[in-house]
Amino acid sequence: MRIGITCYPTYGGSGVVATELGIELAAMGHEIHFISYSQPFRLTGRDSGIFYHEVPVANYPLFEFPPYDLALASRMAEVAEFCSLDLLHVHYAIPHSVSALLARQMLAARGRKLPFVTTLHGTDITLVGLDRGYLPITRYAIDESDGVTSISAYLNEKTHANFGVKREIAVIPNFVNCNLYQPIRDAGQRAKARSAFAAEDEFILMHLSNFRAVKRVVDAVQVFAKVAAELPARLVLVGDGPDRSAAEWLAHDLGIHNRIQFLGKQDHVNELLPLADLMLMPSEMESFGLAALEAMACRVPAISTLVGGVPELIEDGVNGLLYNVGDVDAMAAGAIALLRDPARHQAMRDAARRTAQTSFCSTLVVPQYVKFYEKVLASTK
Ligand code: GMT
Repeated sequence: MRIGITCYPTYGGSGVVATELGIELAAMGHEIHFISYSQPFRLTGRDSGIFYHEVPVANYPLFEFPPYDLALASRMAEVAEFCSLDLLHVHYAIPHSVSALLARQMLAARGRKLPFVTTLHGTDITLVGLDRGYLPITRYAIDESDGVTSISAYLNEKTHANFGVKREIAVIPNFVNCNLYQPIRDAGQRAKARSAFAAEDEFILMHLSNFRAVKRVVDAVQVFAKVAAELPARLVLVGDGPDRSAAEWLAHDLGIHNRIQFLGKQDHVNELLPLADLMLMPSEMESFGLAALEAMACRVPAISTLVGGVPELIEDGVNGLLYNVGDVDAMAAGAIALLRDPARHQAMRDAARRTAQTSFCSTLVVPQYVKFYEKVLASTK
């Protein structure tokens, strides 16, 4: 198949899923065309079967807000025509599904078909999409999509409840490449890599996000402060965003800044995650929690919040630990108890990796997208 993929190309889970999906599909022999305002950040090098089409957004003094969605629709239609795309797959409904709808209409007027699939990721439904300025048009584009998927059963249910959408939405969960994201088996090699962040007897706690308010990075620092008061430990924070400064201030105020490393945005998180003993994901909301899945594939269980679609990934006490949002005392107590019990910690580590392997490996999930595309194509023939 020749598939066009549109996503937010900068740091964020929906862009990661879209990019990894394109890479996996290309490896299966499909031809993938990314269409976005900049190259998706996980798309490095020149992979065979993958093409990137930039969307230039012309500015003009009249435009206080350059109309990206229109430029995107035009580019989608062009790429579809010039590269004979079979379908478009847009990630995050706002505004991508609306642009895809326009592109489909533009091509229909020229006697060509361009079905499109919309994948809902989270705040496009639970937050941004609820704004009255976006809700009616987002609902319309969801209804008009040739196929719709959501990344968790939770998000599926929210879409029906919040948007009054009646149509069928297929749940296709987030996935991880279990060969790329895996534990470092060689103990010597792992110890050497860990020594860049911690002494031999210190635990490494890690947090990975785009540091937006919803991720509650400050809670991660607070949890770590309580853990570090009881155990030798270091915190490694991967990513960057609006709340980084608040987290840095707190680390200084608590006098633990010399135990914390802020790494900023990193391209190869698969090399960092296996070095951790625990992942901290104290988010206000996660429709799935891709960062936790990536850690789990590396045999690192997560201390997370019991929100959204997280329980579809993490079974409390089995492959991770779940707490109420903001309950940093309980999260810290849970982390301390787990790290003090090596047998339980090892069992949880194994269970985390097993969950990733048995339910969320790209080899299991990507074929579900292929089947879905085939179904959409058959129904729009
Ligand atoms: O919805 C968002 O906040 C944006 C999106 C992103 O681009 O970071 O995150 C969502 O999509 C991820 C990938 O499918 C999920 O793993 C995240 O749980 C989800 N975030 C939220 O629901 C807050």
